[in-house]
Amino acid sequence: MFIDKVKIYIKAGDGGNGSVSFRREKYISHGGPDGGDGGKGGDIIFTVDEGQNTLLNFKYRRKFVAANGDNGMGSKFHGKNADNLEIPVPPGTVIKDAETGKVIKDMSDADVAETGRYVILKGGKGGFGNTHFATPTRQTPNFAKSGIKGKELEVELELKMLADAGLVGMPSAGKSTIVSMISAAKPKIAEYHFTTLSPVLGVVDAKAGGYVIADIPGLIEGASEGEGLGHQFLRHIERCRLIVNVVDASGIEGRDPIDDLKVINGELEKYSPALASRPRILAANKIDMASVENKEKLEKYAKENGIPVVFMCAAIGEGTDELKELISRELVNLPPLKIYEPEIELDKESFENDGEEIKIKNVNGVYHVEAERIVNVINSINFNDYESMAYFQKVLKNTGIIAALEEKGIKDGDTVSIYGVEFDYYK
Ligand SMILES: Nc1nc2c(ncn2[C@@H]2O[C@H](COP(=O)(O)OP(=O)(O)OP(=O)(O)O)[C@@H](O)[C@H]2O)c(=O)[nH]1
Ligand SMILES: [Mg+2]
Repeated sequence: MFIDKVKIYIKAGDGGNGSVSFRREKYISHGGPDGGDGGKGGDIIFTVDEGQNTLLNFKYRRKFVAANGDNGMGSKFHGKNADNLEIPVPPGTVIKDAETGKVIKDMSDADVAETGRYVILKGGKGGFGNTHFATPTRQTPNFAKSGIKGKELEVELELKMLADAGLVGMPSAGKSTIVSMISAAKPKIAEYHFTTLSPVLGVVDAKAGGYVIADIPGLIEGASEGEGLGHQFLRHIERCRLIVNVVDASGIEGRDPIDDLKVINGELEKYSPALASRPRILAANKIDMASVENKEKLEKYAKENGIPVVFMCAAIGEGTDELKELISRELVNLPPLKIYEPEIELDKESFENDGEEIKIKNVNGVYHVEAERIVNVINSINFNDYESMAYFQKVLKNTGIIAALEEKGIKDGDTVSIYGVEFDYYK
């Protein structure tokens, strides 16, 4: 089975929580804090596997969740960092945001070619253990930071094969016969329509330079509305630099070759005007059975449209070498394969899930505040220093903690307690 489009769910690992722990040893009555940090969560990383040519693996597995970091422990034990989760995809895979359909990453771009990987989501960092929060004025910090949650995302993987030239034409025009003659690929060839059911790539060796050619299933009128096998296989020639129109010049099936060309080009246009405007070559096949009239019509068509044409009898290899070399020469002057630019910048960093929350409890007139966002700041404040305190007050205001306290009905002179730091509130 050939699968070239799938939606999958990915999630980076959560960071482990920091630990709250105090040294307890024989003969040491008041040990200091010794809670270790949490470990980092695993990243989600896409890699390219040259050996794959379909997204079939994703039919059976659509959920990819990286492991979480371990929690920190006493005796300053750092929680274990989780392993990253690597997801191998075939060459030519484009990763899109499933919600918007926008390109996140083309796994064929220069960046991936260099590094061999793309980190799409980073695992959450581990939280600090209480060891980090000891200061001369706060020797028994009863709190630690929780790990940061890993981000999640739904992505769509789309396989767009990496071919320089793409063969398009009606069923039985002889596309697969051509590929079998000019490359080592051995696609199935038969007289019935829709012999080719999924795209085939062939590597071609030619004088002006080697290239990759794609043979795709035949198109018929209405392919863009789903007739026949539909037009979805055109995605595999979307990156192509050159389109080879393969046409049955014999008209043996009762069709006119010029009509065939018009139909195919119409379908290309409906699929993608950008693709339809790519440079072309005309391969007029089955010339052994073609009338002089048909040959002349095709010659005229090629001349009028400024398209190079090769008359051939692919079945016996007549004209196939000429076509092979012509494609190679044409490619020399054409721009490189299309690479899809990212359309959205992903925020890969994992977020502090509960960092948003401000919890306030009034216990016997003392306002106890819990707010992740302030923990790091508290640690850096010197409470004996005026400037440092002024800064702290500013932070309390800017982070919305003052507003939250006022909402809870705090009055001048009331006591506030934040992670072991106590002070009186004055407006
Ligand atoms: N007479 C004649 N028959 C040919 C020629 N080239 C190919 N054929 C025959 O045409 C039939 C179709 O060839 P294929 O190469 O399978 O055609 P295709 O375009 O790949 O067809 P689909 O995969 O169905 O789209 C086969 O029976 C071939 O042997 C030719 O030059 N002359
Ligand atoms: Mg075929």
